[in-house]
Amino acid sequence: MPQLEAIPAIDFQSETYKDAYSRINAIVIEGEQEAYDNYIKLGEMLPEHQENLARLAKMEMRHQKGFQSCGRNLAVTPDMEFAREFFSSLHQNFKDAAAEGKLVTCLLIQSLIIECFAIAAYNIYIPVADDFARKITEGVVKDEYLHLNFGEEWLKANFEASKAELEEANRQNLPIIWRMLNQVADDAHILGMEKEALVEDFMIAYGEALSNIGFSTRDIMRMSAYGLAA
Ligand code: Y39
Ligand code: FE
Ligand code: FE
Ligand code: FE
Repeated sequence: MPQLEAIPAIDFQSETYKDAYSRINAIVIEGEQEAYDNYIKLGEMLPEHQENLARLAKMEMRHQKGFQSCGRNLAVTPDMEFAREFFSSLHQNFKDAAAEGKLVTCLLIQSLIIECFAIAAYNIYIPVADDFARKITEGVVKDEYLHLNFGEEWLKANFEASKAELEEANRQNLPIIWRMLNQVADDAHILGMEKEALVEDFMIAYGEALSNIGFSTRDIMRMSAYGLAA
């Protein structure tokens, strides 16, 4: 009677779980901090949207506080040094692009790639989270769709002028996401999140975003293939 096989319950207090959580929790805390900084920077680059972008930044700050409380609730100390290292390539690429005034690249990195990464991770985490973290994460993921939507709307309205830069930014940054995902796959597995599910959710969200912006199916296939083997 294989259908009666018990799904092993996750022991949120085991040392193995807490060790993996110390890195994944740090990643989301650091990610929310960088997302805050990125939306403040985007507000400087897009003065006509500054107020809205400041609102998005504020949400990221709230998300960070929520995830800090998830770590405290499990008595886990987040490994922030690991997390800063984890984000360093993407962080550097955003900073370089901002310094060169490459708004489209900045939007692709934060509002498309990072938001889709967050949406995939949070949706996959919700069913396997402890009760406290589940409630927090359910609230957070709703906001991440708003953040993704901001990037989609702006890029859609400026599609022809942005297309070439988007393709180049995709080529440079998508492989980094696959490397990041591989780096956390073992820890994610311990939390009950499978890499295949994360990849699938990311690709669905990212492909839909590219489609909403105006890319053809053929473009999306080509762009999605970058770095898959990284
Ligand atoms: O916009 C946002 O809030 C994004 C910063 C947050 C990114 C979170 C990245 C989550 C990756 C976790 C990987 C777990 C497998
Ligand atoms: Fe967030
Ligand atoms: Fe966000
Ligand atoms: Fe397993």
